[in-house]
Amino acid sequence: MVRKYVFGCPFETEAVTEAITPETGTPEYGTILTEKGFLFTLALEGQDAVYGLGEANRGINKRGYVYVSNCTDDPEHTENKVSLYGAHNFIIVDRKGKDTFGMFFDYPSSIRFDIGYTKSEELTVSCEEADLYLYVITGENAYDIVKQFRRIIGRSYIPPKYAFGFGQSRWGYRNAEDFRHVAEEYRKHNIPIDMVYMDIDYMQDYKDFTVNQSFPDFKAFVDEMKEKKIHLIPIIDAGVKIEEGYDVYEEGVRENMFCKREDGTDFAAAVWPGLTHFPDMLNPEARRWFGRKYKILTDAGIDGFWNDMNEPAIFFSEEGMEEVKQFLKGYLEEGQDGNAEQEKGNPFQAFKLRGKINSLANSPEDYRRFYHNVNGKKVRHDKVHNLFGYNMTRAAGEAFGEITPGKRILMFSRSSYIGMHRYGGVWMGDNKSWWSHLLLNLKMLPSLNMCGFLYTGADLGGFGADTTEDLLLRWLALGVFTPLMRNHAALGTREQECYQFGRTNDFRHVIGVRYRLLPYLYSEFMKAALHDGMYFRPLAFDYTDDDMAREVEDQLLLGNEIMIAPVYTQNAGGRYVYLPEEMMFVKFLPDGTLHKEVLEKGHHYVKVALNEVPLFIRKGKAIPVVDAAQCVDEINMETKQMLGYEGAEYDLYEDDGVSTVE
Ligand code: MIG
Repeated sequence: MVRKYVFGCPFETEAVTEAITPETGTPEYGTILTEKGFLFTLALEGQDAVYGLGEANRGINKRGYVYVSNCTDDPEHTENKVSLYGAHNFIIVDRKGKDTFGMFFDYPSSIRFDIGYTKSEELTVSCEEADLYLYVITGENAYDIVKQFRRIIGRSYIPPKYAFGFGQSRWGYRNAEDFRHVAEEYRKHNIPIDMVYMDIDYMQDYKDFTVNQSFPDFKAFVDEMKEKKIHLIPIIDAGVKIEEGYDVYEEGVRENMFCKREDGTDFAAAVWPGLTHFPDMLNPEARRWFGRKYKILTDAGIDGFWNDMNEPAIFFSEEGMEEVKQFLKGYLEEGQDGNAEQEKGNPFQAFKLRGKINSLANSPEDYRRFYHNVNGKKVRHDKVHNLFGYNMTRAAGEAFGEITPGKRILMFSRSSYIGMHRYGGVWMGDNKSWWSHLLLNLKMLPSLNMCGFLYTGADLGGFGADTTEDLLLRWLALGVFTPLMRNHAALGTREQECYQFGRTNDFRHVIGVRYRLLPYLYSEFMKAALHDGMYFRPLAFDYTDDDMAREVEDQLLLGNEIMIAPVYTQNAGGRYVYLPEEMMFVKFLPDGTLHKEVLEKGHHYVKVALNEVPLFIRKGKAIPVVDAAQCVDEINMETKQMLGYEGAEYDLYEDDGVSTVE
């Protein structure tokens, strides 16, 4: 049962697609105050768990910390961080012995979820203005609530089938030679691959929808890669470079497609291209205009994109830079900032200076400096901040219907809000080559699924910092199961393509397992998408009466048949697992054979070598496996065999993998 409540005068985010008649009363759970902003309060008991919040830090059970939905470009995902790139305001309160219910706070600006942080036995949700829709969902259990929520927000995005292959990316590939080289190395080493990603350097001076001079005939280059069965996936950044003669810029200015300052001039922010204007993604006309630009690349044969910097990230604004200059001037000119002699050697001055300079990027002041035109109404950006990335991706998603009708296009975004899940997936942004981030990757997966984001994954091997061979292998053994399986790394870090290390055979094997499982993974993804289900679930969602299962945060159920439990510690030869029921432990061994062993319900230590991929098949079930292939297109269904319990049947989902699904 879904109940909708209206507070004040909400902004229409269009996150929810189903028309629901609002209630007249107040929700039966917790208390709500609207005198000073909005404040929801609920008492929590010792055993209550809180799930949800999508792409957020920490655990699957969100209890014990505070989270702020405020889309932020922050590449340091340390435990203390409260905001990442997404804003997914859906939670489920799973209470022992009382009703379990879900809540979606449809509010487009910063909103704070204090889940037993300030007071361990209290949940509060608060935001500055009491203008929002609140949806309260009751049901049999947490999974039932998720399904109902997913029904009202509309069907999740479905990518083309090739996007379930493996992809290689790195910030720093620049010209045709670089991309060719990556493709050739993978093919030469027989490591399967379907996609090579193009990061910002493929563009001419970081101008969206351009390519640099190394591609004299871009279409021919796209075709050349297609012959090798490799899809090139270019990045698109949110900001449009200010440059005379650049058509996208000139058109945008002429036709009023950019976000404006209070005085009506186009707002300028420095990002990679230098000063840019932001297309007004909240203005339907501008959205249509920007979306149509993707045609420049789809016409060249491109069939996938990733949208970046769409929080939107701002390195600095002209106004912000001016303020810092003034500050520095005052600092340099004697007597301006207190007594210059006394200030000498004052350590606090150094912090103040550093703080001032750091505050240039992504500053709240800048987000108050520009406006959107929403159907003729001027809306200050900070009031709707969390909708920008959503609407950038929506711009593309809506346009694809026109420019590539009937065809699925790969699309995923960095920033997002619930609603965007209908137009694209998300990647988890700038993680680090840390073992702790392998585990964080695992924990985010089911939470994202709860909020509708099914096509997702993290930068395998880690984006920032230098990876190690063992970390990459272990991370790939998790990535084998994530819909988006992409190795990506930052400029300046150690090269981490799978052919850069000694154990090439092991990389070939681990990625090969992805292709062996692909018919199963694709089927389970499609079933989840078509039935508002979750591809990844916490154990607690299925084993609702099992107290131990409620505590497990490093194993996940995948689809209907399997459980995954990756190894996420360095130098470990295996790991502990908890089986909520009897299961078949399977390992894909590097010689192509399988290790199979039925394990009874309970705790086990399982050995998993660095070059083995483990999974568990649930009691009485079986999954299809095929032979490995060099790309999705070459998977041979005639090699299909069943793996698991004798006599179990499996319902395989098959389609052409390209056409849009009705
Ligand atoms: O400021 O395009 O998250 O994946 O490689 C960094 C360069 C901009 C951030 C993305 C990352 C990408 C990088 N981008």
